[in-house]
Amino acid sequence: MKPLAILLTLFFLASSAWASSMHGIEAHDPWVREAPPTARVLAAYLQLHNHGDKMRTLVSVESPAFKRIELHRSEEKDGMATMARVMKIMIPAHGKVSFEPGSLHIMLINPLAPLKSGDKVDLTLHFADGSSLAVSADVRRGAAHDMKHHHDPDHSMEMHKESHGDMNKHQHDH
Ligand SMILES: [Cu+2]
Repeated sequence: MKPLAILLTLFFLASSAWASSMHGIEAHDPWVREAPPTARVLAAYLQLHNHGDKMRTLVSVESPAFKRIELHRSEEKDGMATMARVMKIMIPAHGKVSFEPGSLHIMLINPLAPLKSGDKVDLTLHFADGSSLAVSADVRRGAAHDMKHHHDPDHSMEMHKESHGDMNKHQHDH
């Protein structure tokens, strides 16, 4: 191969690696709330950012550390805190969804071994398009951290905002 061809190949490989990381789903601050060693259920939280041009749909999560995992949403009904199973969660193109205490969470059911602060939990997120994302979540205490965040609890409901409206009006002259 000529040097130029090699260079072009390298450039292609580098740019496609860049593309796959920049146009995919990114997980921020994955963590699991520490629970008493006897707890049969734990909750995991994280933020999912979709850097791609297509909506992505989270359909399931699995982990070698738990028998079963479900997606849940906490809500208050008539003053009672309840939670409901959610079968899929849409992450809009260039949007994000937050899993956080009091709202969406990943419900980790039946741990195979007790977990404590400082431990790591491997989670694999599966999307409707067949892709998946491996995430390593830190086990830590929740309370103090929860207080620091004042997210809008309904943030994840803003999923279906349209933003393609007037693309033509904003042409650039380069
Ligand atoms: Cu739950």
